Amino acid sequence: MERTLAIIKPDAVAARQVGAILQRIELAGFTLRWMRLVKLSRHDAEGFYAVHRTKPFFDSLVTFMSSGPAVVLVLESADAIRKWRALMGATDPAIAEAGSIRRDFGSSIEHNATHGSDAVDTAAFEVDYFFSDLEYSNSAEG
Ligand code: FUP
Repeated sequence: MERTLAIIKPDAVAARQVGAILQRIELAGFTLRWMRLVKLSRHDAEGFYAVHRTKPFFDSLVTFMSSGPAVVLVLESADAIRKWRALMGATDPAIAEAGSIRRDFGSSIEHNATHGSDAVDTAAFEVDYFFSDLEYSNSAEG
């Protein structure tokens, strides 16, 4: 079993698409290990996307990700990282696969509805970023 960090981004929360996206996650067979509605500060968003800090879109991305509540999830399944990224589709909704979450719920490359870790090491960093030891001890795993 593998775990990945998923985020339902502020655009999708504002558009009341959380339920529809969670339904796709559950129908795809993921086990929910952790879930929380969070309003990221700019500092939180900058730390989360630190690998992109030199990119031209960084400031806009941080502003967007801290603009309203987001749902942060830890998903578990076999091959969870690759499987969640396939369900999300390409970064840009305009070219994301038909039937993918970003195609159906995203509206631009920035406002693309969901996030997913892209590798084992980034998944470990990203889960740890939101998921403290105290929360772990109180998680569904008990
Ligand atoms: P992904 O792994 O699919 O989330 O894509 P990236 O790591 O390349 O990008 C991370 C986030 O930066 C995207 F979800 C949206 C944002 N981004 C932009 O806003 N503009 C771009 O040109 C590329 C990415």
